[in-house]
Amino acid sequence: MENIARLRNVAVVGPHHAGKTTLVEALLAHCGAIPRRGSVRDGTTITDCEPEAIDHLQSVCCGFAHTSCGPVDVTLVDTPGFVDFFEETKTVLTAVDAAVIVIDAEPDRVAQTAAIVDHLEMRKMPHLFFVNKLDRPGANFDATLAALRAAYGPHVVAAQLPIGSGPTFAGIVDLAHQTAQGRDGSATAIPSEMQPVADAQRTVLLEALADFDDTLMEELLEGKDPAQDEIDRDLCEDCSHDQIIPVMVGSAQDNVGIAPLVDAMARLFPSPETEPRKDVDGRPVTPRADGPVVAQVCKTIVNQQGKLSVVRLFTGMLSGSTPLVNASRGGATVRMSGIARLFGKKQEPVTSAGPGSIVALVRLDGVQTGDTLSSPNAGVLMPTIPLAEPLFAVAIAPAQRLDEAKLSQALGRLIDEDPALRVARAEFTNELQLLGSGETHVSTATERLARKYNVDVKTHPPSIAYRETIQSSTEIHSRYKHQTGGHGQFADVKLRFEPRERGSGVAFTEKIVGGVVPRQFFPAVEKGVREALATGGPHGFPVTDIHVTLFDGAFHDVDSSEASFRTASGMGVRDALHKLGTVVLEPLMHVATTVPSPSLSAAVSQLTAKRGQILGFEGAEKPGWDRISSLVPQAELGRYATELRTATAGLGTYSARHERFEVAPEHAVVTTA
Ligand SMILES: Nc1nc2c(ncn2[C@@H]2O[C@H](COP(=O)(O)OP(=O)(O)OP(=O)(O)O)[C@@H](O)[C@H]2O)c(=O)[nH]1
Ligand SMILES: [Mg+2]
Repeated sequence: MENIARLRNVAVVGPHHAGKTTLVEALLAHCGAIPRRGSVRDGTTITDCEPEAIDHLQSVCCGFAHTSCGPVDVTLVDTPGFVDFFEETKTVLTAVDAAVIVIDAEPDRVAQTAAIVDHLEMRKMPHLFFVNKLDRPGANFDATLAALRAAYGPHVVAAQLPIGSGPTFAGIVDLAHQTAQGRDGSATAIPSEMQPVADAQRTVLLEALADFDDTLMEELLEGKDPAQDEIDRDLCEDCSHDQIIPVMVGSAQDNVGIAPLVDAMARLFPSPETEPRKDVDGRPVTPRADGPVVAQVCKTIVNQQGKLSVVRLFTGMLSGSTPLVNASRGGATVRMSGIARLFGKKQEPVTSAGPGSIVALVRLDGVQTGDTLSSPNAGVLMPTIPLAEPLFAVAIAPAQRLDEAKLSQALGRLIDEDPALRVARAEFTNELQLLGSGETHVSTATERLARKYNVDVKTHPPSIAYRETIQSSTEIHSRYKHQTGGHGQFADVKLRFEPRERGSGVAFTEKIVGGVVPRQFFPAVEKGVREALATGGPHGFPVTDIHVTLFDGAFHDVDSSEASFRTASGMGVRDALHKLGTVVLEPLMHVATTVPSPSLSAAVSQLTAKRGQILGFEGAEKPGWDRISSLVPQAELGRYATELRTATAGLGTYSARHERFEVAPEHAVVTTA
C-alpha cells in the first residue's frame, strides 16, 4: 500500500482543445509511465481511449492514469474541455484534491475558464493555471496573465515567466527561486533583458504571499529579501489552501515545463490527508487505514469485461474481501469481483487500496455514479454534485422494431456511464427522447449506443406538440344510417361547437330534452367526439380548447346502438372542423437565458429572431452576468443550446419550461415525424 502523504489526486481541466490530454501524456512520459508519448492526432494517447474521442480528436469523457513520479504517486484525471461534457467533469472532481487548469496563451480564452474556475472556487479546491502552447506563433503570456488576474483577482500570480514565445520560446524563469531553465530543462541564466520584468513579477508574487504571512509582510516593508525556505513554505501553504493561484507556463507538445509542473503537484498540491472531506452533515471524514471504509463512485465505465465503478476511497482499507454496503441505496450489500488501478483503458489488478486512493471496483451490481459505498453501519453519506438539466434532445427509436427491448437496456447502461444523459417520454407527444447537455453530448451518446451496445437507432429532432383549435362556433346535424340485411344502424345527433379558453382542453356536455337521445347513448357520443378530436383536425394535429354540446338528436328502437352513436358523433366532429376551419397552436416555452453582460444584446437579438417575446431583464446571481426572461415557441429552441453558446463564446446557458399553447403562424409549423 502506498503512503498517503505521497498521494496526489489531480484533475487536468480547462477549455476545449487547450492541450489537457497532450499535457497528461507528457506528464506520464516524464514520470516514466509510458516509454513513448502518443498523440491526440494519431489517437494514441493513454487517456483519450474511447473510439468516439479518437474519431473526433477531442476528449468525450474523463480518463484516469495512475503513476509514481519521484516523491509522489499521482492519479491524473484528464477531463473533456468541450462545454457539453462539463457535467461529467463536475462529477469526477469529487474524487480529486486539486486541479491544473490548462489554457492556451491567448487572453481571449480566459473567459472560457469561468465555469470551471467558479466551480473549483465553490469547492475551495486548490488549483493552478498552466499556460500552454507557448511554442505557438502569437502566444501571448503577458496578456493572458493580465486577463487571468482581471478575471480572478490579484491572488492569481505568475510563479514562472516564459523566456520568449512562439518561435523564440526558449525556456522558463522560476520566480520564487530566481532560476531559469532552457526548453530541455537544463539550468540556464535568466536573460539579462528579462531581469527587470522577473524582479517586478517576483515582487508581485511575494506581496501576494505576504497577504497571508505577517512576518513576510514586515520583511518586505523593511526591504529585506526573504529566506528561500520561507517563500517555499508560504507558496505551498497558500496554494494548498486555495489562497494563491500560481500561474505556470510551458508547451505540453514540446515537453517544456513538465518537470516543474510535476514538482508543483508534489510540493504545492495537498495530499488526501491535508484537508479531510466532509460528509453530507459537514462532519470530517478523516482518512485512516484502520477505520471503516467510506468511498464514493465518481465515474462508471462499461467495457467488454463488464462494469467498473471508479471510486475515491476517503477512509479505510479496501481489499477484495472487505464487506461493503451501498449507503446511498438503503444499505444494500455490495459485492465486487476485484480492485484495479486505471491506466487509460488498461486495468492493473491490485489486492488492496488505502485511504485517499482512486481505484476501480469491478462488477458492482446496483451501484451508480455518486453512490457512497461504506463498511456496514459506518453511517456516512458523502455529498453529491447536482447535475444541470439537459438542454438538447433527440427523438430516438430502434432502426428495427424488434430491437425495442435491446434499446431500452442499452439506454440504461448509457446513463449508468453518463448520468448527465436522460431518457424520457416527451410531455404531450409521448415520444421517447434522449436528452443531454448539447448536440455533441447527445450525438456522442448515440454513436456509443451503436458501437458499444450494437443497437442501430434512428434519431430525429423532437416532434413539436402542435394542437389545433377553432375560433368560432357552429352547429352540426349528423346522421348515420346503414342497412345491412338484418339489424340496421341508426343514430342522429345535433352538436354545438364553441371555442374555449386557451389551455382549457376539451369539454363535452349534453343538453338533451325529452329523451330524444336516450341517456345510455351519451357516453358513446362523448367517446365519438373525443376520439375524433384526438385523431386530429384538418392539419392533422389533436384538437383542443373546444366545447362540444349534444343538444338534440334522434334514435331508433331497434337499429340504434352505442357504436352507431359513436360513428355519428365522429362524423359530426369532422364536418364541423372542416366547416369552421382550424388554427394551429404551438407550445410556447418560458425561457430564462443567462449570459455575460457583454453578450446581452447578441442574446436578445437571437431570441427575437426566434419569434421570442422578451419579458424582462434582471442581473444574474454573479456580477457581470444578466438574465433574460422570454417566451419562445418550442419549435425555435431545437438548437438553441448550440446557437447560444456560439453567440456567447460558450458561456451562455438557459433553462426552459412549458408555459402555454398559442396560435402559430402557418409558415412556422414544422412537422418532423
Ligand atoms: N503547438 C502546440 N500545440 C499543442 C500543445 N498542446 C496541445 N497542442 C495541440 O492542441 C490540440 C488539442 O490538444 P488536446 O491535448 O487534445 O487538448 P484537450 O485540452 O485535451 O482537448 P479536449 O479534451 O477536446 O478539451 C492538439 O492538436 C494538440 O496537438 C502545445 O503545447 N503546443
Ligand atoms: Mg482532451
